[in-house]
Order: sequence, then structure tokens, then C-alpha cells
Amino acid sequence: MTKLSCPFCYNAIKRRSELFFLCRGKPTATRPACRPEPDEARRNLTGFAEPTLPAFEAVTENLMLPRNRAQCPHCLGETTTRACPHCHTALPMEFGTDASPMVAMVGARGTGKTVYLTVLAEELQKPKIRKEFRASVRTIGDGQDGFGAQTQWVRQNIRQVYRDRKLFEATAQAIGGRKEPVVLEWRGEHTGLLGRRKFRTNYLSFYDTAGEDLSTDGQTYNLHYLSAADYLILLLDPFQLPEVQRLLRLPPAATRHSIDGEPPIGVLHRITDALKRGDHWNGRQITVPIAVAFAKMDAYYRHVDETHPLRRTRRRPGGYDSTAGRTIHEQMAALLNQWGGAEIDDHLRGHYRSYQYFAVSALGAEPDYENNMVDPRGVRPDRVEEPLLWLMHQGGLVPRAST
Ligand SMILES: Nc1nc2c(ncn2[C@@H]2O[C@H](COP(=O)(O)OP(=O)(O)OP(=O)(O)O)[C@@H](O)[C@H]2O)c(=O)[nH]1
Ligand SMILES: [Mg+2]
Ligand SMILES: [Zn+2]
Ligand SMILES: [Zn+2]
Repeated sequence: MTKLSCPFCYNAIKRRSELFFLCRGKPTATRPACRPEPDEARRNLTGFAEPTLPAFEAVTENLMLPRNRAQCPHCLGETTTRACPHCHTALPMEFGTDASPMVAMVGARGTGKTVYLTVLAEELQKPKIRKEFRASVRTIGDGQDGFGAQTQWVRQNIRQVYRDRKLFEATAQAIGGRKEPVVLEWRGEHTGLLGRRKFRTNYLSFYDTAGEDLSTDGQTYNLHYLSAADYLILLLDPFQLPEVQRLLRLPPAATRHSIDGEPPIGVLHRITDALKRGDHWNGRQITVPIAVAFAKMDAYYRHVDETHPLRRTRRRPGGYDSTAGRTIHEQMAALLNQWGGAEIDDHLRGHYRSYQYFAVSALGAEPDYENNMVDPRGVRPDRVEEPLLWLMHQGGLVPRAST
């Protein structure tokens, strides 16, 4: 079995049989049903503080009951809902049968992490992806109790950006170092052995960490998420490179989010140092694949016409297109050098075994930086899915686009 970790608390689960059950609060003839109560372990590990029904270990003493159901030891009610043995968060039925990679999103303050993650979550759920990958993607929780609160804030973020066209305030440091990740279920059709079609369900968990928080005291949870992650997305903000600020003549409001931040190379050093303290360091290199995505590329596109390779190159659908990916990578590497970011390129080459550059724009057009509002024509994302497709392709979860 592939390595399995809880998508909510990122703790390892050795085997599926280790999963707990969650009481459903169904009354029985003999005892009153359990009621939701605050769960200390869940609060400590995920920050989720609402009352929940109790979780309990799966015991096999009742041989009459198959292992996919259990009896709550408190109320004797029956349940089939599984839960994480560490944080007690309910897990979907299919969890643990296929790979469930965890994606840590890192970047300096103000690089656009919250906007990117919100837009990515919404775009992956659209019919375009469904058709292309014969996959259905949803934030988990829809219609299942126990997930409601988790999906709620993702939905609210999506509504805020797409419908109300409002951007976010700086994301607060997580209380006690913890905040809830965004968990997406990707259920896709694959061609298996002998050409047989089969379904596979992968859970993708995204956790957003500001690079500046990595070395602050009390942020050990950020380190925990980082070292448990299977993939990394490093979001770089071109606006933080002095050459870009000159070239694009950005208004002061466009760079205010990062005004007292350190330069991107400083934040990258911090991220590398944090990774060196975990399992992703083999003594010479960081082994976890890292997609290095340049955010806010819409602002740069103002300055080049439509025939520029960065704008003209489009990926072929159906999987990860390595030819288009290579072109974008090379274009971005060249731009990074022109923009005075050669140090970043050197650092990545010297420390990371597998990295690739991406050019993304979550908003597709420049916002009103002053008033924190999306362009009146709305959100029109450009290539936001590409870093993820590359990572999923590395993990064998997405095929190569056909030629
Ligand atoms: N031009 C352009 N600007 C963007 C885009 N995405 C984000 N921004 C700008 O970047 C600002 C910060 O975005 P956030 O997503 O809140 O940044 P963050 O990385 O979450 O910031 P912290 O929470 O402080 O770490 C936004 O208010 C916008 O001004 C984009 O796609 N294009
Ligand atoms: Mg944020
Ligand atoms: Zn019970
Ligand atoms: Zn957990």
C-alpha cells in the first residue's frame, strides 16, 4: 500500500484497519444516543473546535459484524463512518484505498496563496476538468456530516472572490499553529490492466503556509505539514523582484502586502532550511517534487503581445503536456534571470532534485489593488491547474497528454 496519512492532520496511518469509527448518534432501544461534544484531540490537531460525535477504535470482538461497520461502545448505535485515529475527523468511505497526496503550498506573504488556492479549488470542480480527465472533483464533505464545517470556509472563500469580487485580508497565523487544510476528492476513471476501466479516488489535501512563519517560534505545525507533504507548490510573486517593479510600474498598493517582507530568496532559504530538518532531505538534496509557480502573470502579459511564447504556448488536454511544460519552464527560467532572480534559479538547482517553473494567474486580470477588488469582468484564471497536473503526473495519478 502507498504511504497513507490523514488529509486533515497529516499524521501517518499505517493501515486502513487502524482507522477509527465515528458514532452516528443513532438511538438504540436500550440506550440514549451519543451527543456531539468538543473533541480535545481534534481541536489540538486541526484547530476544529465545534462539538462532534465520539470516535472510537475498531474492535473485532463482535465477529457477527463485518469490519466495515461497528457498534459505538457508548450508545451501542451502529456506524459505518470511518475517522482518523489521531485527530478523529471523519474520513470518506473510499479513503485509504488509493493514494491521497498532501500538497503543501508555500510562499512569502502577499504572493497570492489564498487567492490561488481558492481559485484552484473552484476551477478543478468545473465541467472542463470533469470532461478532460473523466474525473469528478469536489471539496469533501458535500452531503456527509462531519465535513460540513470544513467545506464551508472553502465555499465561502470561493463565493467571496467569484461572486462578490472581493480579495482577502492577509491570512492570520494559525491559532496555536494549526489551521484546516482544503481537501479535494478527485474521483477519476483509469484504464487498468487489459484495458479495463476502473475508478480511482484520490484525496488531495492543500495546506497554505507563509514562508515567513516557518521559523517563528510556536510554528512547529507548519514544519509538520511541510515534512509530511508529498508535493510542494512554491508560489513566487514576480512583483517582489525589483526589476519587475520597475518594468511594470506597479502602483504602491500592488506591493503593499509584502512591504516589510524579506526578499523572495530569503524566504526560499527559510523554506529549504525547514525542509532540511525533515524527511525530504537525503543529505544532499531535497527529494520532494516542487512546482515553482510564478503568480500574477496577468500583469506581465500587459507588456508582451499575444505571440510571445509564454502566452501562445497552450497545453494539450487529456493529461500533463510535457512539451508545453518544458517551453514554459525554459521561458520562465530566462525571465527569472532577466528579472534579477538568478539566485533563486541557482538555489533551486543546487538544492532540489525535481523542480519545474510554471506561469499562472489566478485572477486573469489585474485587480483594483487599492480597494482589494477583482476586475469588473470577473475571475478568469489562466493555467492554475498546471502545477498540480505536473505533480500528479510525477506521482502517476495523471497520464501524459497524448501527442
Ligand atoms: N495581478 C494579480 N494580482 C493578484 C493575483 N492574485 C493575488 N493578487 C494580489 O495579491 C494580493 C495578495 O493575495 P493573497 O492571496 O491574499 O496573498 P497570500 O499569499 O495569501 O498572503 P498572506 O495571507 O498575507 O500570506 C491580492 O490582494 C491581490 O492584490 C493575480 O492572479 N493577479
Ligand atoms: Mg493568505
Ligand atoms: Zn455513540
Ligand atoms: Zn487526522
